[in-house]
Amino acid sequence: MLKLYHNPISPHSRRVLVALLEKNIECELVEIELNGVPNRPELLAINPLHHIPVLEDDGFRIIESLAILDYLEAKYPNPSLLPTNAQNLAKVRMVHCHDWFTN
Ligand SMILES: N[C@@H](CCC(=O)N[C@@H](CS)C(=O)NCC(=O)O)C(=O)O
Repeated sequence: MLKLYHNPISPHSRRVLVALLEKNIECELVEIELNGVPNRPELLAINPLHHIPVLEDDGFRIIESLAILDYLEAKYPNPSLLPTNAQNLAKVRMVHCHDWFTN
């Protein structure tokens, strides 16, 4: 089963949680406390960049919320959360690139 390290108040985690819900994907949720303390061992152990969300799938670990969304979209294409129209897809990516949460 998939495992998501997350925190409910994290917007990066929430975008992944929404995708899991919309796609009706079963996933074990592991809540990681966010206390502002940098380089905590429990965060470094799952992500050397010490960020959540982190998704694990059968030993394969994915960091970065947008990479996780791409992974879920590729592995669970139905229902799709991305437009197929070229211009609309470009708009989604433009919003992602300018999302201040992302970088
Ligand atoms: N670019 C990353 C950003 C992830 C990020 O900033 N996560 C924050 C929570 S929203 C975090 O884990 N911070 C660590 C901390 O506060 O200790 C992504 O899109 O996943």
